Amino acid sequence: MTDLSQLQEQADAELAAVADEAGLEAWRIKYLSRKGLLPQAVDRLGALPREERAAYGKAVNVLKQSVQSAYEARVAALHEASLAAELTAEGLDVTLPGRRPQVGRLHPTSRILRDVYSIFAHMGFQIYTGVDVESDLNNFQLLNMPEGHPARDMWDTFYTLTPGVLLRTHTSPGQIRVMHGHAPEPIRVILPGKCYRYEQVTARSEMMFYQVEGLAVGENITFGDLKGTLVAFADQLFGEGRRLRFRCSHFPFTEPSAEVDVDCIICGGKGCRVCKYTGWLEILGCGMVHPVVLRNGGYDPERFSGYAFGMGPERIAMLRHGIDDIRYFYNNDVRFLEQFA
Ligand code: 2NM
Repeated sequence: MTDLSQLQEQADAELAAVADEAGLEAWRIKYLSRKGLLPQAVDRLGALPREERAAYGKAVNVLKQSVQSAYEARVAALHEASLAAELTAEGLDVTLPGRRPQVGRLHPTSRILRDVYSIFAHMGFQIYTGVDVESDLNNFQLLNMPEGHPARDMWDTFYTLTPGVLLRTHTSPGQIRVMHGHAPEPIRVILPGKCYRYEQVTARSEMMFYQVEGLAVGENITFGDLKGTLVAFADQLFGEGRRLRFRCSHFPFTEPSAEVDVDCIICGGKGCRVCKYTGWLEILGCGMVHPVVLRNGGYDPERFSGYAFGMGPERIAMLRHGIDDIRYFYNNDVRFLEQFA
């Protein structure tokens, strides 16, 4: 009997010392497996004198049950402990402050483009897009710049290996496409898109940039319509009461042509770094569509007239935000992009 109570003590003590599943399994093999200490204790029954058997049998049964249920309790306790440890390790602390998600925002170029679309859409202009890879015909010839014309030197052009195919240097070839698609119907369109020039990249020029051009063709369209439209545009884009200045200029596809300045939106005309102390900011170029271009687009210049204008949204954004280097726009530095909420 003392053997049995010793065995009980030993089994209980070792079971209590078990710390993990591996230890528990080793314990089970030692005590409960087929050749374990408990079955061995049961087997000793057969070797006892007859009169001792009943008492021993009873005691060994009690022991067996006790050890078995201690084992089961330990299994459950260990399982619970490991579950609890897992939950603490992976646990959510619901009192922690949340992580703020990174919210995207519109690129400053896109913001200007959307403003421009909205203003002209309310004046009845439709929005068209051309193609970036253009023909020499649309990009130059039909815009009044035949092959060999010196005006082509105003644009440093990316040519492709296919003769007559190039990256558009301005969005104007899209206007040719619009005219061909609509003549002789009157049109009012805005044409945004990327343009490409093979230029030295500096603070003032990139090889890829955007343009937005406008075009209106119809009967009796005058330079007065152009001026009124642009004044209304500037008032909405830069704020009510802007003053505009039209300076004579030259473009091969318009005649007459002008460049347009707005009174400085930073200093109001007093003179500052952004307007280079002139009080004026150049915002766009414009003119009456050249009769040759009208005819090339399918409109009879004896009956139709039109105006066109073009601007650079990056340039407008630079003026609006006082940005002094165009290279910030497309080098993908979030520290720049984050500033335009
Ligand atoms: C400008 C300035 C002046 C222009 C002209 C045309 C077309 F196709 F109708 F002839 N499209 N865009 C134009 C005229 C563009 O950008 C500074």
